[in-house]
Amino acid sequence: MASSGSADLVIVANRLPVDRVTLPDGTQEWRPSPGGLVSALEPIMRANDGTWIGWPGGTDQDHEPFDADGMSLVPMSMTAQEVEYFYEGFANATLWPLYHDLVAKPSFHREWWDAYVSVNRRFAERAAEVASEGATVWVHDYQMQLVPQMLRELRPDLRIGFYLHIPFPPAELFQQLPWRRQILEGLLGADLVGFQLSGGAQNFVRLVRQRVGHKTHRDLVYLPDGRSVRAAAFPISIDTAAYEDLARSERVEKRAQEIRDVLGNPRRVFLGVDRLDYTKGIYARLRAFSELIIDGHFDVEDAVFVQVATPSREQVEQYRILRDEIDRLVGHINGDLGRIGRPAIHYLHASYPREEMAAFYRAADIMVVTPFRDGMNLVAKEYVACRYEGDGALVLSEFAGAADELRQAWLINPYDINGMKAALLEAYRADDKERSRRMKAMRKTVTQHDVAAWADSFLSELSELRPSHGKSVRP
Ligand code: ADQ
Repeated sequence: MASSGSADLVIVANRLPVDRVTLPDGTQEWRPSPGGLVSALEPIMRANDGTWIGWPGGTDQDHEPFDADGMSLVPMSMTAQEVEYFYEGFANATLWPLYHDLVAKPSFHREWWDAYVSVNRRFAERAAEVASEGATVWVHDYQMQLVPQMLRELRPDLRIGFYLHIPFPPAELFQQLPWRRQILEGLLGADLVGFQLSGGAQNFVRLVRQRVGHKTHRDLVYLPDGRSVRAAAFPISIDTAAYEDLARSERVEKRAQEIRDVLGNPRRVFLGVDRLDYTKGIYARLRAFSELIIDGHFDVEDAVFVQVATPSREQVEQYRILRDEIDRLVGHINGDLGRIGRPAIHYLHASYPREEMAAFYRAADIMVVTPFRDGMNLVAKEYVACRYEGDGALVLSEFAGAADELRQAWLINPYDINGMKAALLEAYRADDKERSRRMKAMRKTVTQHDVAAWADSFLSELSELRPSHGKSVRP
């Protein structure tokens, strides 16, 4: 067993919650990258002397660990070849499409796999160094699926949890992966494996039974060494109160009005907010909207579509192709349907601070979320959190995890363009009473299940699974 460090709670994730940014004068500094996960985990990290292990982006070598906001951060370096093989390759061109219903074709390359194994090993070794005797280690997401087993071999005293943020595919698709057994065994190093939905947990247990041959009963897997592993659903959420407070602030309210003014105060503003990713169904939704104009249901004076797309994974070929396709489609639609000062679609390829996002949510009458497959989709929940007056409409894909909870949205099948058009039109025409009935019900769900409740339920479940082992994490 490796000698232990001093952290009672260790987070292992591909990315650190800070980015390394280069300033105009050439110097570099760390800047917080505010994400849902950080805000969920920050209070627990502080209360437990927590340490976060992750990659800060880039290919700089050897940053020293440092403290930020009461957390201790351990930056892991990556070589240019690892970024290409591990991150852009195996994580984002093999696992990402495979786990999202093959929306794009996954590529299988043996050298990418080798890089995945060696990066996972380095992260596991680092976690083994920093974790105290009996500590809790919480490993996150598809980039790190081998870490639980590697870590358990180094440190059998640890309590290990794993959470997958994206869908876990059905056996029929997962089977394709040449390294399917290694991934399953990697995950089985954890005591608790968490998924967004119970379907993912069931897929996992079934695959373990079929492919690894372990005994299973309901959500439990029994290993030959006497250990058991539980697989269960923990649907992730957002910091609902923080979004609502932001939405209520005068600055955001003012900014939302400004946005509507600049758009020419149309009757209805439609909004899409996504990472520019082929799983998100951006192309189909813009087409559906434009066809409603062509069919004469409304005019560019009545309705406009604002599509905000964060640049994402720009080195991966399929993302470049997507970007070109969306550029072309928007040009085409605006060229055909727009008028002077009145484009049908306002397309923003940029990332914005949270406050600006809240202003977009406040300015939008109809939020359009149409992924072909999505683990959860936090954008849908953020929109609901910002509609504190109980107005606004959500059009949501059945294939987003969020659809399990937000049943009162206008649910659509993103492959069915006519169905999507019908739902967009219904949301456009719905009266205040109908919209408010649906929104109020959804707000109740998002208020009751926020991200703090998500983290608490995962960690308390994990501590109950191994009561005799290790120290408890303080909520
Ligand atoms: P993502 O695929 O990134 O997350 P999502 O859950 O929608 O998808 O989260 C995106 C986040 O980025 C949201 O918080 C959103 O506000 C923010 N964002 C999007 N566009 C932005 C922009 N232009 N500027 C600033 N911020 C922007 C993965 C899984 C999801 C799962 C989450 C969390 O794919 O299914 O819900 O992890 O587990």
